[in-house]
Amino acid sequence: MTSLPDKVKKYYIKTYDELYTYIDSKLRKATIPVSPRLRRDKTAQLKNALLGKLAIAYNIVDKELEKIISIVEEIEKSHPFYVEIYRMITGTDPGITAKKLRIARRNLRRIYHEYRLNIKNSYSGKEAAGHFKAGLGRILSFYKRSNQLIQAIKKVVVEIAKLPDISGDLIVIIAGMPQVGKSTIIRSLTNAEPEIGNYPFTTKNIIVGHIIVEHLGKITLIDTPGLLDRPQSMRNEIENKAILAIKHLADKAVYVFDPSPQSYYTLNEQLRVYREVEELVGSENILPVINKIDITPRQLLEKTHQSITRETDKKPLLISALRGDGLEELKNILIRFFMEKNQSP
Ligand SMILES: Nc1nc2c(ncn2[C@@H]2O[C@H](COP(=O)(O)OP(=O)(O)O)[C@@H](O)[C@H]2O)c(=O)[nH]1
Ligand SMILES: [Mg+2]
Repeated sequence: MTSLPDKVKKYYIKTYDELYTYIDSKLRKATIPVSPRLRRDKTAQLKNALLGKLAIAYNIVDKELEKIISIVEEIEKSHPFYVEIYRMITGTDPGITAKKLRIARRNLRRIYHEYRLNIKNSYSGKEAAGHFKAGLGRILSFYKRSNQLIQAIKKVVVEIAKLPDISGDLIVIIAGMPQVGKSTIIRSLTNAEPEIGNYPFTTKNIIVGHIIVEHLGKITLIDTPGLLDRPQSMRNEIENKAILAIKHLADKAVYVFDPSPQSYYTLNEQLRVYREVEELVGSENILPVINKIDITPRQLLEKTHQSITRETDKKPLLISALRGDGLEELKNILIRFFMEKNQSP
């Protein structure tokens, strides 16, 4: 199955100006064959040419609308994460947009047939030309009127196309302050080099790795650099939007603590961000992990373990992403989450 980012990459949505220019050039180049039957009748010839040109313009606008509708429908049935991005950018639901555009498309067809008839029934070439001009104007105005919405959809497509493949049966966010070892964990747990893209609305990187659960599906691990790695008070509005979108994405979160003496952050700072992530995904969905046990003195480790257990009401898992300790267990826990999710109706 192709992922949504891959699917939408194939689409290019035209702006109104681009569509206008495109139709204009097609109409200039168009040569409508004259049937031998009409050779003597100049008015019939002109009408025939005008009908042919109106059909060209109609078909271009109709195809463009059809393409946009299929993108919106694709987003509508995709993961709620994409739907959320859609809502944030367009201010409306993909379902509502698709319906609106389908109505517009039907009206477009009606208008087209109306003007076709007008041209056919014209008494003179001049009258026919008048109807053609009016009809062309009406057809173009369909796109023009929806231009704002269409441009917003275009923006959605651009944002989604920048994302790596975040589809998966279980989506796990790896959160924690900078330098605690998030990227190292993803690299150690997943075989391939992680995919990199941009978070929606931001230029921050999104790093994604997959754990394949044989015959059953895959677990997707998502790194959150620059987002879920500092207190909310330090984030701007756009970053908050990105996090809101991530909220729709995450089934579970692994929160990484660095207890080592080299850590850039105190335990209290790390706990503060832990609570924010916990609030985001729900306390039943967050797993505290203590990393870098290979360079943390035993006493400090024990003390940290106790504090985290007390503060989070959970038993943190001890790992060393660098040396490999505890990684097998972490993987098994993730697979268990995966199984639970697949079993629940
Ligand atoms: N000693 C030790 N170093 C680690 C471990 N995990 C990560 N590091 C190191 O910590 C630094 C930050 O790791 P990184 O994965 O980039 O952290 P991120 O900012 O949370 O993604 C790097 O130099 C890693 O090599 C570990 O388990 N033990
Ligand atoms: Mg990193």
